[in-house]
Amino acid sequence: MPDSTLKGQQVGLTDDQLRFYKTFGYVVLRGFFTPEEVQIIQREVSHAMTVQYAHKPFDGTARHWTMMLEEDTPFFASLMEDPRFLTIAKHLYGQDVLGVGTDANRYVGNTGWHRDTATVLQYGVKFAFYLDPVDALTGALRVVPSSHRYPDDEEFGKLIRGFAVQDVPAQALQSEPGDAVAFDLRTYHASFGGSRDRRMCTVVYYGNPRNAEEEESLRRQGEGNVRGSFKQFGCKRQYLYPRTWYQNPNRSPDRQWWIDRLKQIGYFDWPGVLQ
Ligand SMILES: O=C(O)CCC(=O)C(=O)O
Repeated sequence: MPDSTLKGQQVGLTDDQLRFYKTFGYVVLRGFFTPEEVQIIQREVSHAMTVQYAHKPFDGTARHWTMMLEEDTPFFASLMEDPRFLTIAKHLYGQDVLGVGTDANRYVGNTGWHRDTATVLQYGVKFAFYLDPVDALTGALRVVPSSHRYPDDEEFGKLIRGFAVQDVPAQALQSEPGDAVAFDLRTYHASFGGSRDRRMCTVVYYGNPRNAEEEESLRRQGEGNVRGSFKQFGCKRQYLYPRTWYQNPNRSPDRQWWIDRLKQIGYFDWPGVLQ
């Protein structure tokens, strides 16, 4: 698989950041995007949301979500291959890490405690970036430090959801537009006090499964991703990956590796994953 190391440019995590992430399951990356890029991000999110929800304009009562891999949002469509993200993802989960998506959200109110994987056998990193300033009481991401190291435990999941979001001992990751926060998909996370229109975007990578059990967990995640995305939120596009992305027109070796491996695992086989 390709090596995305940039020559002569400092990208990736410092050793201290890497150690912090491995120990606590998250890291905050200040000034990740330039102010010009923040403007492009705002424009592309606004465009995509308008197109995807023309039939159901946002009114602050329900979250809107859209995948961002189409050609009409070229900056987002390039983000998984952007060395700033990809180098960190490779640093954290190995050179064979798999790029799986980039999306945009308009959140409404609090988000309850959850992990982003059904099982600890399926892992990876989510980079989240908010388009408005957020802090502990205005919708910043909250994480339970080191919970990416907790085993699968249904009882713990039920217990933590039994508390009000703000009553769980946690770290709130205050952020400004241009910052990004990276967290292990197994880390328990939530948010409290956010506005009725909290714009947040993500770029996600999965670790390449190391054995048959992990492969099966990732394969099943394909179905979970369909269920928890366009089916749930009702955007116009009724699939996750557009043909234009899957055909890899620019012959990106990284993207081709992701597609070939995910295809081999059966991730694309669920109805609605591919256009
Ligand atoms: O920002 C939020 O309210 C929560 C974000 C979240 O849960 C996620 O990205 O998985």
